[in-house]
Amino acid sequence: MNIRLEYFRSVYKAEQMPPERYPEIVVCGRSNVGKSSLLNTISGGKVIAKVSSTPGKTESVNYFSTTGKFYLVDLPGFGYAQRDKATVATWGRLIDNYFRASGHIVEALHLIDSRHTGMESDLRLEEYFRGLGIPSYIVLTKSDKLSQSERSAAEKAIKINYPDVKVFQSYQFFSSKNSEGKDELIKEIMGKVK
Ligand SMILES: Nc1nc2c(ncn2[C@@H]2O[C@H](COP(=O)(O)OP(=O)(O)OP(=O)(O)O)[C@@H](O)[C@H]2O)c(=O)[nH]1
Ligand SMILES: [Mg+2]
Repeated sequence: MNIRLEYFRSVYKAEQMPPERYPEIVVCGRSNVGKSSLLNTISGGKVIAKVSSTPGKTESVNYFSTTGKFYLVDLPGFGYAQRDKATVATWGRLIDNYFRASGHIVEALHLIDSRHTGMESDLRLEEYFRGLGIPSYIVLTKSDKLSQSERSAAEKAIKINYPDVKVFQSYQFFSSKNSEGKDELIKEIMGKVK
């Protein structure tokens, strides 16, 4: 199963947000975590989102549209080099405005590198979402890089670092390399935009 995605629009100012009232699923996470790769994977390997070689450069909110009348939104990564200090504060006014003003976000896919599950900036992002009442779904990326014992360690660490995960969230291992978790993620997305 794939989700047919087409690049729709990049937004640099809040006024440029599309007026169409469709539900939005946002893809966010630290720089280099695999956001663009995930979008390419769920759209069936068609390169629709640019996989970056220079992380931390994009400052736009990128909308991808689907035939199913919802948007998938790719955000620039945070936590790269000196921008690590206050996550959302340094992530930029546009992103903060986007989260506050959209009114159509049905879920944030929060991508966390499965090898680095305790990053401070990720913990803060979850706090930010709780504050805004935005539901999040943690996706543990690059799972193809984990050994069996690292996988168990990642699961344990997520439960410790995100104790609310059972109540408020569910999480999923994902790999753009071998497509682990792809079907489950598409099912999750389709269930949210119905
Ligand atoms: N092994 C492996 N590598 C991956 C996976 N997903 C992404 N990568 C690699 O990680 C690097 C970053 O991937 P991107 O998809 O550009 O990450 P991003 O989160 O969009 O990065 P920014 O837009 O800069 O924040 C690339 O070299 C990808 O090939 C994965 O599931 N497995
Ligand atoms: Mg990207």
